[in-house]
Amino acid sequence: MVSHRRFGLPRVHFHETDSTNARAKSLAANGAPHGTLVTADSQTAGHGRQGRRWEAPAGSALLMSLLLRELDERHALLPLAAAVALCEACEGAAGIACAIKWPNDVWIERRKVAGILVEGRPQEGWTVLGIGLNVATRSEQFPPELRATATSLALVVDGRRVAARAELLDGLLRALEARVYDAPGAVLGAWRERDALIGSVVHWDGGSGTAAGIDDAGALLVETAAGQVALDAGEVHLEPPGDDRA
Ligand code: BT5
Repeated sequence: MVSHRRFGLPRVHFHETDSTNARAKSLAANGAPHGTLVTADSQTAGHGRQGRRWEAPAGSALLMSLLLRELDERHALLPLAAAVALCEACEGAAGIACAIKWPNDVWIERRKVAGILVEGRPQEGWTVLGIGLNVATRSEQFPPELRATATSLALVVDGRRVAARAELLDGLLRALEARVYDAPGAVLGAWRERDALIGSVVHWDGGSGTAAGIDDAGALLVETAAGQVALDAGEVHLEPPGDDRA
């Protein structure tokens, strides 16, 4: 029997497509089942939030979108649960500690190794979880403007073998199956253990302050001169981090 929680079937793989999220959304609108997975070797229009681009040289990254139905209240913490699962999969495969930059960028050695894009229509009962993970990317393959802020698993393993994309994908799907349905307290606890920003000075278009963890809804708590504020991931974009760790 195929469990409701089993992710990755059916699977559609593209050598090249515009965006795996776009493909998964279209499959969702046409009735594809819960757990459907779209993967690609390369994307011509891979994107992040607010129209930002996601850059991944062909064959160097894990590019995937997973269709989830009937998440209900799990929807709110999905970006955080996905970040935790990504960390666990990378830590298991590469033996390297990962951190999470609020709300859901995965960092290794304070550089971004993976990004998460959740899109969908919760009111229609579906959500697409998009993940881009830099696996074998070499420094010179990143666009110049990303070389100081991006990394890949191959760049951090120090000569050790990096798991193949298929192996990483399998570990990631299993980690997601566990974390997407995990108790909120467990997801929040695992997220907080990997909080990359806590104690750092953060800047956003409405101000700046010192990051002080997340609340139980996943909002970033920041101590400012005027008191504590809670920033909502859907509304606030942090400016790129500097070296101003408090
Ligand atoms: C994200 O957006 O980090 C979510 C990225 C999700 C990409 C996946 S790939 C599969 C699926 N299909 C899609 O079309 N998308 C998803 P955001 O937080 O908005 O960050 C975007 C920013 O990350 C860019 O503006 C760059 O600064 C940076 N960036 C772009 N490509 C990168 C890379 N390969 N590694 C590290 N940083 C990158």
